Amino acid sequence: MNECVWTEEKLSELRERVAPYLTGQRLRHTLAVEKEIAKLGALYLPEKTGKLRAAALLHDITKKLDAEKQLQILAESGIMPDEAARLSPSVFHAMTGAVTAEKEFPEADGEILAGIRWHTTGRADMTVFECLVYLADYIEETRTFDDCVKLRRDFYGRLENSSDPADALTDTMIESFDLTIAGLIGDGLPIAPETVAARNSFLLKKNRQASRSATEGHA
Ligand code: DGI
Ligand code: FE
Ligand code: FE
Repeated sequence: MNECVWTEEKLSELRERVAPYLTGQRLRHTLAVEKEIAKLGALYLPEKTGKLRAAALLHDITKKLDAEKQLQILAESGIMPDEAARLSPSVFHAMTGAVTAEKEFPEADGEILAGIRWHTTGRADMTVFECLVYLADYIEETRTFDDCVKLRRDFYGRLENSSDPADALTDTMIESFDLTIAGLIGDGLPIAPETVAARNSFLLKKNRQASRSATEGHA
């Protein structure tokens, strides 16, 4: 299949097609994620802003389904969450979202599907594309939850103060996992292993970046 070119016309059409999958409030959030990711994309992946916006429009398409329906969709795709994964039902919609997008939106390619799949927990070795879907979802302007407001402020502050936008992104991803994990602990909820793997992976990346700059500094 030819790769879809995400023109404004294609994005408008997608916006209309995703609307029935979303509640009013979720549609408002989804449009705000699209707006946020257009900003982030211009900074980090300018050649993919259209595709990022498509991923934003699709990222929560199964959010309104109950846990039972989510599990049914997963079972139909041969995915059986184990007992531990069943304790984190808020994570199901990222899995079912990717499965549903693949079936019902054939123009969504592998990169979009991965953006949807990892938008809630993150994972080890995230691509920049995946990071932008994850981060836009967290900091979009309609979010009023304290952690989201703090992450938004800290991210844009780092962008202003840091010489390298990649460092601002790494630090912000780490902070996001710190906030999410602390919140889950506060609520007595389990932490998905992918979330822990994501945090560890970004800490490793930061450490490598730091030792590289230290070596360069001594050269
Ligand atoms: O779908 P959204 O509300 O836009 O945002 P999201 O996809 O980031 O989902 C947020 C929910 O997912 C929130 O209830 C916290 C939950 N969540 C995120 N990471 C984890 C998690 N829940 C568990 N149990 N474990 C995680 O690691
Ligand atoms: Fe979500
Ligand atoms: Fe979302």
